[in-house]
Order: sequence, then C-alpha cells, then structure tokens
Amino acid sequence: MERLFQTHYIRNQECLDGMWEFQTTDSFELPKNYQDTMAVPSCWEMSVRYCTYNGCAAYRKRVYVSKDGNLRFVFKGVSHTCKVFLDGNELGGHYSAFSAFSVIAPNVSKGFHQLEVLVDNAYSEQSRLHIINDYFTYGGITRPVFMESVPDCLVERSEFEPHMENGIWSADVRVVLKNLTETDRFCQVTTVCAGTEMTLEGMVEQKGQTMLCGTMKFDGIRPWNPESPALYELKHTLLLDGEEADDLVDRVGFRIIQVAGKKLLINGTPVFIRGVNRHEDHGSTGCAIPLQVMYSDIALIKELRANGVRTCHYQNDERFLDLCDENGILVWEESHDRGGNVERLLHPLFLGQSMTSMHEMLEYHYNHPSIVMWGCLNEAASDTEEGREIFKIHLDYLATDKSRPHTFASNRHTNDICLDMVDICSFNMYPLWYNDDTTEESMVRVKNRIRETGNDQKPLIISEYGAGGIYNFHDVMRVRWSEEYQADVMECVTKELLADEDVMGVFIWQFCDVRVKWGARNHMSRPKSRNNKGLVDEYRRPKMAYYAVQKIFRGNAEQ
Ligand code: ADA
Repeated sequence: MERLFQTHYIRNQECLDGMWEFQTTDSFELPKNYQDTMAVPSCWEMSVRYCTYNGCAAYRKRVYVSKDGNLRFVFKGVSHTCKVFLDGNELGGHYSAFSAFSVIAPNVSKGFHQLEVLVDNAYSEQSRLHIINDYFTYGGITRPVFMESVPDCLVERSEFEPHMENGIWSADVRVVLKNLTETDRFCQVTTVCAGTEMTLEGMVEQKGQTMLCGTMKFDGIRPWNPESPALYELKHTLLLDGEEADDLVDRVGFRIIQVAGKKLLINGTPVFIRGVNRHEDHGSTGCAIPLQVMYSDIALIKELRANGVRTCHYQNDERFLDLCDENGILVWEESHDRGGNVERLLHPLFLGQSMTSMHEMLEYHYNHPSIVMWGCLNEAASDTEEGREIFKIHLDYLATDKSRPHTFASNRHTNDICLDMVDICSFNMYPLWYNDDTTEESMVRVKNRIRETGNDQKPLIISEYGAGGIYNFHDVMRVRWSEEYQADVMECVTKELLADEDVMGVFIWQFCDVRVKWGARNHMSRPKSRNNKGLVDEYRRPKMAYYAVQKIFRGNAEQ
C-alpha cells in the first residue's frame, strides 16, 4: 500500500515490492550480471552480507505491461542517490532518501520489460544532505515502489486548504495536472469531497504542468482536531475528451492552524504539544520500517500520552503521516538536513539539494491535517550573516504555505539572528546532560535572546531536550548512561518545561535509540554506535525514562 487508503480507482497501480535481483557495483553503472537478490523495500545493511557496505549497487526486476501506453514508476524512498532505467534506457533519477519521486516511461509496449535501479549511499562532496551524521544513512530501495499505467495527461498532485468563516467551512482546492505529450490538451477535473462536487477545466501545455484552482463550500463537516481527527476522502477525476481517464484520491481534515500571541490554535482552541522526536530507524529493519512497526510506534507514542511528533530531520514515510492523521497526532514535519555549518550551507550543491527536498515535502505532504507546522535546517548556522541568507530562502519558501506556521530548531541560544523570520521560536537544549546547566539556566539564555531580538511575543517550543540511557544498564549511584539517570533528567526537565508558561510545546529527544554514522569523532559519546537518548531502545523496549515521562504527560493531558 502506498498510503493507508486506496489512492486510485481509475489509474491502474501495481506494487512492485518483493525480491529483486541485486548486485553491488564498483561504479555508478548498470552491471552485466546480477548474482544476488534483495528485498524491496529494505536496507541492504540489515543483510549480514552487506552490513558494512557503503557504495553503489543495482536492482533489477522483470515487469509485465498488460497494454501499450505510458508507465509511471513511483519510488517512495531510495537511499540516497539513484537512477532508474527501463530496458537499459535512463528514465530519471533522484537525490535524498526521504522524499518520494516518480519517473515516466512513455509509449511502452505490451509485454515483459526490465526495470533497473542504480543506488549509491556513499558519502561524498556530491551529497550535501546525506553526510556523516548523528543518524545512519542506510543503502537501498528503502520504501515501497509502484508501477502505474497513465494516460497522456494525469493528476500529479493537489492542495486542499480549508477555511472557516461565519461557521461555514470552505476550501481552496488546487489540482496540478501533467501533460506528457507534445501538444496542449484541454482537461477537466471533477473534485468530490464531503458530498460537495466541483469541476475545473483548462488547457495543460505540452510537456508541462498546470494548476487548476477553485473553491468549494461544505456543510455538515466534522472538524479535525487531536481529540476527534475526522478525515474525508478527496477525489479528483480527470476527463479527457469527456471520458474519465485518470484520478487521484487523497484524504483531508478540516482544521485551521493559527498562531495567536504565544499560543498555537487548532480551530481556535490553544494546544500544548507534548511531543517526541522520532527518527525512522529500527534495530531489525534500519530505516525501512514496515507499517506494523509504524503502527506500534504510534501506539507507544499515544500510551506515553504524547500528542506530537517531530520528524527529525527529514520528511517521513507517508504511511506514518497517515497514521498521525488518523490518530490526531500533531506533526512538525522537517525537510532533510541536520547541522549545517556555514561551510556546508554555502557549498555549491547544498541550496539546490535542500530546496528540492523542501519542495518535495511541501508539495506532496500538503494535505496531511496532522502536519501543523513546517521546519527546516536543524541546528544550522543561524548565527551568521551568510547563514541568514540561506535561512531566508528556506523560510520564505515555507511562508508561502499560509495555512501553517513555520519554524526551525536553533542551538544558537545567545546569538541567533534568524528568529525574526519564523512564526514560532524553537530551541534545542540539553540541561543536565552535555553539561551541568540546569533547565532554568538554559531557559534564561534562550528567553534573553528571544527578548533581545524582539521575538518574545511568538510561541516558544523546546524542540529537543534529553539524556542518554543504555537499555537495561541500572546503577544504584544513578550515574550518567544508567536508565536511572536518564529517568531523573527526563522527570526533572519535563516537569520544569511543562510548568513554564512561556513554553507552548516540547519535543523530547528522542522517541527511540538510533544507529549513528559518526566516526571516531563521536564514538566516545555514542556507545553501541547509537544515539542512546531514546525513551525506548532500538527494538522499542521502554526504558525507565518512558514511564517517568508518561506520568508527567498524563498529568498534563488531564489538566
Ligand atoms: C542535536 C541534534 C540531534 C541530536 C542531538 C543529540 O540537538 O539536533 O540530531 O544529535 O543533538 O543527541 O545530541
């Protein structure tokens, strides 16, 4: 399943998950022969034969095409650079493991064909988002793959922007159509949602894309909110020459997100976010997390009495976002990057790679009601003029979405110069862990900076705080790395932050332990080659800190 609901009733879509032929290669070229097989989706490092392999590999799958026509191949995630070929002809490629992409193969004849994918997960100057980091870059086709047969014009994506005025719900609807042919085509799109129908029409230029816009009015709507996350099907049907030719189905929620003073409002009601930072990583599957584990993660998050998730530090698998939509979990979705110092931000490739990631996030995840804010550039150089220029480009783009606030997680507590460009001020801090600073001392620094820069009337989120705890390491002295010490820190800091009236939300670092790729530089602080600040370990086994936080979150939820 691409999503937790059927995304097409007309378009034919086939899932290509399963065992593919596999071959490591010395260069980014297709091999002549394939000697092995690999599951798709999966991370090749989770197979003992390739557990340390970092480099290029090729995948091949024979596909059967039941009728002549155009094919659209959809990859929900390939880590981290890839090229796609059909019968040896290059169809396109993509960079960054965490956003979906598609490639078109026009005019394919009925019969068997060879689909091949070249993948490279090596670190290099060509890769400015996937770098040696405090999380692991796996290798492989790590999310599901689909083959679709599509007409000459298709529904590429849509944006559904709900509004509420005088008790009446309406929505601005924007439908993007793609024309694969060399001639302009007249298209009609009928959109149905919550019993309301609207038809838009227009010319789609040859080999181009066109956005058709309209407004729909509704009655009898059940709003989306954390307590009652009502969802509605959004169905777009494309007519070519009056005939139904293609469609795209999505799911939406009717909610208005507003920043009012230092509060975040959902449909006019202030919310306090009790969140966790969640990397997509698991001790058994790497980043290729199956739906059942996503579901059990959501269950653990809800059992914790948390109501929010920050997708650190990249876009998430849409099935997880669908689960957040269904469960009323508030999401800070973040585009792919972590820790950009000035040198990396100014690298010739960085801006292009990062802004592509931002567009793929905003354009294709727009309709998720659970995404209540966008984030970018975690702990990047927001304390420098050069960094500010890069931040401005990113934040100005996020600001084009008027339906949600935007922010970034800063660790420049005393000299951040980019806070004027966000709707919500967010800071990462680690009192009682990286040093003996108290929560109060950390908060004083952060509040001084917000006040100095005239941003003290904006909502304030503590986007990361935490401590390391090795699962099942217990110590009567409650020393650092013991579960006891981690639980003590989480209890103390969580209580203090939730009692601070200036704080509108927190995201604990972090939900689960994750594998890291930091080399010698950090192995001393990353026992087991993992970031051990999870409330649960990499196999989702709760630590003492999980229960310490649960007790406090439960109290906050019942206030
Ligand atoms: C930073 C960073 C996280 C993680 C954390 C830590 O805040 O944003 O990705 O590295 O530090 O565990 O130290």
